[in-house]
Amino acid sequence: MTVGGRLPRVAVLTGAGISAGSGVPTFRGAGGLWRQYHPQELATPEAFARDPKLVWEFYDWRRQRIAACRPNPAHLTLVEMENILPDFTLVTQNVDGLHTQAGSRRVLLLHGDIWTVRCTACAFRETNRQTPLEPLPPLCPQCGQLLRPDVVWFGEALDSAVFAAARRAFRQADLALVIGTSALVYPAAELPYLTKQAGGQILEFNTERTPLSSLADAVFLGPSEETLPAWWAEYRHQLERTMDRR
Ligand code: BJW
Ligand code: ZN
Repeated sequence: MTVGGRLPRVAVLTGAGISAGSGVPTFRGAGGLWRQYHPQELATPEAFARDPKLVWEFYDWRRQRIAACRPNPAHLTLVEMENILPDFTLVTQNVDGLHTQAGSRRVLLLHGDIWTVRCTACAFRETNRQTPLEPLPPLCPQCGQLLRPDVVWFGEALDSAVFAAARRAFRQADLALVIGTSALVYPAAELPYLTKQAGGQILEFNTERTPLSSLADAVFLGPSEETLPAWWAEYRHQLERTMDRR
């Protein structure tokens, strides 16, 4: 349970499924559609260039949905893990801010933050929690050009320092937890493979099997707001027992 007498190094990758129990819509699968569009078709720089108002309507709608959502027991379990494990890294693909709202202190945001806006022309960037946004599309207070959500769209690069820190954590982890992600979107989806290659274990928490499931050491099928707290209660108990014996 412990690794050479120390607590395990744990790296966590979360996706939209961890927030599904809070009422945040996922991207793929049932209930993941917005109007007649696929969210993944709106999450591109090309869509924004073509129709910024449509893309902003999508983000404005999501901001309103997310503003009404609260962290669920899976988010809270990760806060407790961060407080107990000395080497713990939380990496999320989510832009909803629910990990921070739950109380997680260090969160590596791979795909940005829906509550930050930035200018398409100058260096302006700010936190903006206004719902609904007015006007739509919003304009830069410094230069008058279009603002955009500070998120990573398809074809855009992830922040290289953030991704390097995520890679390091997964390479060094004894245990990788992969929670509520379809494991289809790269480069995020490659992270658990780094743990496996380095001799660590993967535990997956999802309502369905994914392309990662066959590589995982265990798959906990079911809503992560139930399966993650249950797994952690048991795992924490075992850790306490092995530490007590020393
Ligand atoms: C539950 C549950 C419950 C439900 N409990 N579970 C290699 C191969 C092929 C393609 C590529 C490749 N490398 C790169 C690419 C291209 C592309 C890509 O990956 N495409 C694939 C789709 C094929 N990647 C990119 O373009 C990335 N950029 C890049 O590679 O840049 C290169 C570059 C370098 C240098 C210069 C320039 C460029 C960027 C990817 C950005 C993704 N952005 C989005 C939008 C973010 C903003 C926003 O939120 O609007 O990120 S798309 C969307 O997908 C969002 C998510 O973070 C991401 C992942 O989705 P996630 O979280 O997995 O959600 P779902 O809905 O897919 O799955 C939910 C899961 O939960 C399901 O499995 C359910 O079963 C489960 N579930 N209820 C537990 N209660
Ligand atoms: Zn500007």
